[in-house]
Amino acid sequence: MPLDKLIVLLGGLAAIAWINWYFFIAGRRVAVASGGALQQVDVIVAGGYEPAAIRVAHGRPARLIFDRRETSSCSEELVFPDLGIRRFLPAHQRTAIDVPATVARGTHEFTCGMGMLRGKLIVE
Ligand SMILES: [Cu+2]
Repeated sequence: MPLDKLIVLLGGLAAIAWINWYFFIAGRRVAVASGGALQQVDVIVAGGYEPAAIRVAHGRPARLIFDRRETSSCSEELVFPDLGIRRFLPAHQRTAIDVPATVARGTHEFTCGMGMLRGKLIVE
């Protein structure tokens, strides 16, 4: 294989590896909601969700504050398919998403409107 083609191939593989790392592995820190009757967690929205995994206790209401620190159109919509929630997140504002105490135990994914940015709400 000529060297130039090999370089293009390796560059492509490196780009694929980076995209997978960025979207699926990076920033997978887990936040645990603070106590009290209402559980509250702040999530920073900037090229992804930080933290991308949020743990809350089952049977109590939770409030997730999405702090959107960018204007990128990718993150302007937030969707919780299991919860029937679809909300617009204004840029440079904090938007509260209330999760009722009745949400089932388990992992509920949330994504941007296009399904590119991903996070999960773990109810246990
Ligand atoms: Cu998106």
